[in-house]
Amino acid sequence: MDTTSEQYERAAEVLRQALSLFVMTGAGVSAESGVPTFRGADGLWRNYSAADLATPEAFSKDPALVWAWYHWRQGIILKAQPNAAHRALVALEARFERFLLLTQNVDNLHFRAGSRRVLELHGNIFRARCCRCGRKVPHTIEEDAARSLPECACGGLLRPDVVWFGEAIPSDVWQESVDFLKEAQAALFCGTSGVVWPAAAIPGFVREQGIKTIEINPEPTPITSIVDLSLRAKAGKALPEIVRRIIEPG
Ligand code: BV8
Ligand code: ZN
Repeated sequence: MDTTSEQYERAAEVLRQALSLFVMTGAGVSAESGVPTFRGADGLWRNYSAADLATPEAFSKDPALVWAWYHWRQGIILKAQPNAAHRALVALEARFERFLLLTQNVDNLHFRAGSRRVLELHGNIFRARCCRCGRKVPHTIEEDAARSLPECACGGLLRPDVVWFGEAIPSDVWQESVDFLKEAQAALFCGTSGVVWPAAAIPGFVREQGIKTIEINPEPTPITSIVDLSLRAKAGKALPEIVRRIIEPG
């Protein structure tokens, strides 16, 4: 069932009433930019298994294969543009004194769209980290990148600065998100399948805080039964519809 205008109005009303807004995004908000999601039909995991690539074990076994996968993804993302969903979130951020966008995405598209109050729970694909000295550096595939492995100035091997399965998420990002949620008045979950932990624990935690919750996803997810309002719609359609009703009411 497509989302009705009445549902967009209900969502807009929740956001009008809120003085502070928490937004959590997943790969679905970048889908309309042409960046493949993880678990969708054309998903990244379809052709590769997460276990084969997005883990420390995979990297120590075959760093060149893992770097080839991340460089391939960088190539796709560099050709992509932020879409209407990213832009609507920028407009939404400007409407709230208290606003936090926690993204599970590593594609940098929220920043490219102009979002500023963004926390990256799983890191950023355009940053690398030294396995030896821990230094973090911007890292984008050089067109002529040989298959040699990216190296740090100290000679150490660089790895993608993303959170792999089995790795702890950045505790400062988690703590700042939990602190923000303690006084958030509305929460919007957009474009996530809600299956990756600990991000998947956030909707339930938010619900317990008595915060008004909205989901935007063309498919039902484990979040659907938790939220107050679940819009069965694409982010590139739903977010601009909601934002338009907030900015040009009536
Ligand atoms: C940890 C970075 C412990 C790398 C990523 C068994 C049970 C429960 C948990 C576990 C378990 N076994 C292992 C675990 C833990 C594991 C986990 O949760 N596994 C899951 C898969 C079962 N989690 C971890 O390992 C985490 N770490 O637990 O550490 C620890 C603690 C202390 C000390 C040491 C260790 C780390 C998890 C982070 C993994 N890294 N990414 C990279 O990108 O390469 S996860 C990866 O999935 C991405 O970050 C992605 O963002 C994230 C979540 O996926 P989604 O964003 O939701 O994307 P997905 O494709 O799934 O869904 C897209 C959605 O969009 C769909 O619903 C679709 O319908 C919708 N959509 C499509 N089009 C649109 C749309 N929506 C709107 N508009 C559209 N147009
Ligand atoms: Zn180093």
